[in-house]
Amino acid sequence: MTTTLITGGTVISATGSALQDVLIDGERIVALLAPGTTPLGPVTADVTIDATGKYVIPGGVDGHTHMEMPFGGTQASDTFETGTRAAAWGGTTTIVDFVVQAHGQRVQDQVALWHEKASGNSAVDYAFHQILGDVNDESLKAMQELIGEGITSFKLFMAYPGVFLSSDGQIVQAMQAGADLGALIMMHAENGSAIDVLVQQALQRGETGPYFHGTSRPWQTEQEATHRAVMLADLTGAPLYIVHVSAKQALARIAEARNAGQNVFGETCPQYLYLSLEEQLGAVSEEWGELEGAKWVCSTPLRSRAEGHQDELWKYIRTGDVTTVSTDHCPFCMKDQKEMGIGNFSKIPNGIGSVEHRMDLLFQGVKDGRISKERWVDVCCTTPARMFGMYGRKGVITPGADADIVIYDPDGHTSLGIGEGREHHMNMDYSAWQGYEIDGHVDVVISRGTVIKDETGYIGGKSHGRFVKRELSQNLI
Ligand code: DUC
Ligand code: ZN
Ligand code: ZN
Ligand code: ZN
Repeated sequence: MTTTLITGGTVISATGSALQDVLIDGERIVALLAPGTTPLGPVTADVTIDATGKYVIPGGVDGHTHMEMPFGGTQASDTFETGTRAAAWGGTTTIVDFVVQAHGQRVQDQVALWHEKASGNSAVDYAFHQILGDVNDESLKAMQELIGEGITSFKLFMAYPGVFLSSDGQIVQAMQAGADLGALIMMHAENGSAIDVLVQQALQRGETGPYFHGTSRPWQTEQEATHRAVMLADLTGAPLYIVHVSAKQALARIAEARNAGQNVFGETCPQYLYLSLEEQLGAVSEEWGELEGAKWVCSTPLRSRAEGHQDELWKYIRTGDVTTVSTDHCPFCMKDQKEMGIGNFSKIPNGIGSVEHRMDLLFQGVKDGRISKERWVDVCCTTPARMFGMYGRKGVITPGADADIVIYDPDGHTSLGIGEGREHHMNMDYSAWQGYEIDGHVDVVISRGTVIKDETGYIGGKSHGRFVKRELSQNLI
């Protein structure tokens, strides 16, 4: 087996940083060493990678992606092949994608379909959550089976009536099962019935442009659903993870529940930390006219900067009430996809693609003095691995863990966007991050001991990634 020694870098964990060398044997990390030394004499390795002046961090764990997801009358534009390769470019070495069960579909059929899509087509390791679009005897029984198959978390929707929405009664049943099994319940917390009325009213008023997607999903619909989910979790004892939180009021409710001792966790995404409803309002381009704003149509929606949501979300990353930052990577092209919403924002497929940029965008938060570099590693790598039952294998640089490592240059530079000398590797004809400049750079990406990306570009195989069978979430509370 090939041995690799990473020398001279600063190894960053969720709890601290130190100058250490990292020894890899085959697919695993075998030792962390004081620089240049070992108790057993000088270490020789087949391959040495000089990381002097660089950060050595665990490979990113993106806990929320939707590759090839059928949605809104179309399908997310990244396949497992293109999306996981883009993830690798950006320093993410594990994704957790959502198996989709819409109303009327069989859970186990969908799991088989997702394995078929991902197997042999993934550049990095992948795991699955299960979306429950139906809560009934069959899906409740499937929950137990899936835990044995390494799918240990279940997402419910309070939005999208007719496709995914679960009634409060169904939510209680799924949460009871989650509590019994020790499985994490994930929640899309928006009041879908209220939103549907607001959407129809907006369209009747002639408010048809992309910006009105956001105004017809106001923060009250997110806070109300978050509150309801928190109360139902309290009632049933289920551990609850609220996905893609964008409203500061929803996070305040999550923080309140956590302070009261409840097992409730908040996730946010880079788009909610950086982008705003105001920018969407002003968005017009030569190419797309007023459809330009469709580039940022996602649910939950972008929030108002004037109301201060973005700054509050950064604060909650510091307090720990935002436990993880994932992308909710759900890319659609403008051509033929976002275009479906010309003249009617409700027909714009919801989603933004960022799987390639999460590590960089959050590192910019370090550079801007918003979070420490240790917190960066925590919310992007370590806690997602722990929350999703992969701790010890993923998200940490420790002996015995998979050798998923990123060498990050804190003095490097990355220009986001496409065209004019910029490129990304996601299958999208636009970038939600056009023009963003990052004061850092992903230099080398190692996945299970193999360098899959270096300064020459992506050098991994098409099918390097393997399915990760997950355990139940660790250390809830
Ligand atoms: N939100 C999105 O933006 N896209 C996919 C599904 C979702 O909940
Ligand atoms: Zn969602
Ligand atoms: Zn999602
Ligand atoms: Zn570089």
